[in-house]
This record gives sequence, C-alpha cells and structure tokens, in this order.
Amino acid sequence: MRLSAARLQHLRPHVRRPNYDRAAVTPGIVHLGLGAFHRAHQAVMTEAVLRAGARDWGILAASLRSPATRDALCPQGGLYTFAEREDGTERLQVIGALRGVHVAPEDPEALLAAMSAPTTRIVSLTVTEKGYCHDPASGALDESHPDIRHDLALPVAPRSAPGFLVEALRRRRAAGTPPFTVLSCDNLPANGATTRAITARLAALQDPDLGAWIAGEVAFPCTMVDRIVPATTEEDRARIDAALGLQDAWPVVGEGFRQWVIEDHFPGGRPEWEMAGAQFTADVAAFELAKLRMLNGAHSALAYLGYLAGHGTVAEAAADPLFAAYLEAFWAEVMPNLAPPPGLDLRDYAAQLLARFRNRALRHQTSQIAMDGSQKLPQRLLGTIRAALAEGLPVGCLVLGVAGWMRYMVGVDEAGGAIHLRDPMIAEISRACAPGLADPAALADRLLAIPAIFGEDLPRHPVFRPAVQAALAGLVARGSRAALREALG
Ligand code: CS2
Repeated sequence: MRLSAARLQHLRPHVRRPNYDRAAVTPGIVHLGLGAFHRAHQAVMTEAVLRAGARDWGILAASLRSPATRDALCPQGGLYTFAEREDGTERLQVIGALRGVHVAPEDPEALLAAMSAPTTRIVSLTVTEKGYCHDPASGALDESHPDIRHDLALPVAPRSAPGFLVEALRRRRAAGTPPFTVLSCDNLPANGATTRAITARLAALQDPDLGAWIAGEVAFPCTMVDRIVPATTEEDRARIDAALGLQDAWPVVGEGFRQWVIEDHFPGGRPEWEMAGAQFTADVAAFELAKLRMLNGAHSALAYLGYLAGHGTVAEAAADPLFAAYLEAFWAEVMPNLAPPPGLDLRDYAAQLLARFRNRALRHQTSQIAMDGSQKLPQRLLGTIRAALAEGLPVGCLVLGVAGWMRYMVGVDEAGGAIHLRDPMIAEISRACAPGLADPAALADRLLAIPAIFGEDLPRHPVFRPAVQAALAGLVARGSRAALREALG
C-alpha cells in the first residue's frame, strides 16, 4: 500500500507525520532543484514551521531536469519520508511541506506562473554548483554555456535556473508585483552575492534596465547549509517501507546534524525557521568559508584519495586510521587560514566532522562526492591553497587532494578498473587526460591549464605547480595509500 494523505492513519505509531491541515497550507516558497538535499534540509525545517501553525509557507518544488522525483512523489500527494540515521538509530518523519511538484522541461510556463504569483515570496535553490552555469574559478556567468545561450535566444521558455529567475523577475516587475527573495542553498562561496551577479548579468544581456533592477532591488541573502544526505539506496527503501508499514517510492536519508545559517534579508517576509534551529545573522561569510573548506574540502579530498585506495564510502575511509590521520593533517593545513565565526572553535569543529564522517549508518559513496569536481575544487581546496601559499604555510595534504582529483579523472582505478566519471566539463578534462599516466608532470600541466578551474595564477605558481606534479607522480607510481603515508611524513 502506497503512502498517501488518505493512508496516514496506517503508518506505524512511531512515525511522525503532519499534525496540521495540509489543504490549508498555501505555497509561499517555490523551490528549484528537488533533490534529496532539499527534502532532507530546508523542507524538514519548513515542516517544523508548519507544525507550529504557519499556513502560508508551503513549498512548490520544481525539478529542472528529470521527472523522476515528481513521478515518485505525486502519487503520494507530495508526501515522503525523511529518515534520520545515526549509528544504531533511525527516526522516521513523513514530511507534508511539499504542496506540488513541477517538471520544468515539460512545462516551463507552469513554473514561471508559480514563480510570478504574488503569493510566492521566496524562490530557493538547490541546483548544485553546475546549475548556476557559471565559471567556477571566477564565479561569473558562463555566457557560452549552452543553456544560457538557449535562454538568451528564448527567454520566455528558459532551461537554466538563472533563466527562470530572470524571466519570473521580469514578469513581476512588469506586473508591479514586488520581487521574491532569492535564497541560494548550494555550496558556493558567497552563494547569495554570486547568484545575484549571475542573475543580474543574464538579465542585463537582455535588458540593461532589468539587470540594474535585479542587482539593486532583489534580495539575495547568503546562506550556509549543512546536512550530510547521501543518495537513497534500494536497501534504504526496503528498510523504510518495512518500518513505515506503507510503501514510499522515494524516501530520503540523512544524519541527525543539521545547520542553516542565513543572512537575515527578506523584504517580502520569511518563515520563522529559527524555531527549527536556523541561525539568522548579518554575516554568513565566516560560517560558509569554514564549512566549505573544512567539511566539503575534506569530503572531496577523501572522495578521490579514498576511492583510489578502494574505499567505497566516507564512513569506511574515515574509519581507516591512515585516512583519519590524513584528515587531521588536512584540517591542520586549513585552520590557520580561516577566521572562525564567533563562538566556533575550529578544533572542536574538526573533531565533530570526523565523528560525522564516521557515521556508519550512512552509505555516502565516495563516487557521489567525486562527481562534478571541476565545480567544487576552487572553493573547497584551491581557495585555502591560495591563502596558505600567500603566507608560506604548508599545503602538502591539500595538494594531494588536488592530485587525487587529477589521478581520478584519468578514469582508471589502481586495480585497472574503469571509473564512471561525471562532470559538466568532462570533454575538456578528458582531452587533457587522454595521453594517460605515462608522464604525470605533463598530465598535471594539461589539467592546470584549464582556467575555469585553476585560474591564471596557480598553473604558474613556483611552489604549487611542482608540488602538484610531484604529488601526482607519487600517486601514479606508488598508489594512494603510499602517497598518504609520504604526505604525513
Ligand atoms: C558533499 C556535500 O556531495 C558533496 O560534494 O561534499 O553534498 C556535503 O555532504 C554537504 O554539503 C554537507 O552539508
């Protein structure tokens, strides 16, 4: 029997469920990018607000690509299960906050109508790094991106997230409707300001007035979002169905920890997410930098090096004493370059991260985190490396993470097996990797020559360039475990 509104009373008693009248909830938020992360983070926090009695903050969500989530959730009336998992415990909650799902490519007009409705006061996004169609090294709109070229040619039926924002804001401005607040919840540096620059630029290419209005009149608060939410597995589905007593086609699974730090700038109003633990502040930058460089940076380095050493999941890698020592040394290189947000002790933060990574109840695949490295490296590893180099501080573990990405992108693991590579810049990266591993220094140089990742400075840097070449040579000659031991001295 499928999960649905009519069957909520069939749920096993321990399962939390909406305690409010879902039919009375109107959508105040349109969310772009209906992935597992949104459903386990912002939607769960919004659910707390609805449980406390708010009625005008339901979520209308949109998938910008595939209909899969809509097809799974619509027969369930938008209901789905969030499973909070720690070693030895699992708590299930059926979330009611989703009031509808659009599939943008099937009907862009329906999504634009929802975004243009006066009742929509926030448009939030989790479209992943690549969804911003930007140059990862500079943060600027990539004007040659195929979706951006499409949206410039046909702005009324956009494909990209920035294209939807521009067209919906244009319509609101033309109708005299106040703009919505744009809330980026992706792991980008200064995500609000970056989204503002990208959106305003795309608008200005169509109409300079509209570009100036978006840059000046629309709020784009910055956020730091955090919860580890691996892709749902078949095993998760089976276990959760049995525990629910009903069938849920697409539950989501995440750790207990969650954090959401938000710049408090919402001219059109906002849900009281603080009741769900969100922190509102005037300045998110310090939180965001610490999270991107400590958590996400370590995640990416661990993903490449761990995968190469044969670790399928983060928990497995973090339980391996050699990798745990590497993580400690990695964080020791990151910390001196960070000004921690008030009240945060970076050493405690690192210890907490190690414990989170070791959560064996989550099967967070190293191959999942390895995806889209071209979009992740700049803010996760290269920013710290630039800061450390400027101060003459050590970068050996950080550089090994970059070399791990290079070794991984050749597409063959240490046992000779093929690696399934996924990256929006795969064509360019594969061209650089085509000659293979025979000459690691030349391979490093060809990859360093991609300015959208490494900028113009790093390929010429007198310390960085030889360090990456040497690290890659070590990885190729002796493998990941030996390279880790060497880096640890
Ligand atoms: C991960 C993140 O997939 C990845 O690249 O590093 O999704 C990470 O799990 C989240 O940012 C944690 O908040």
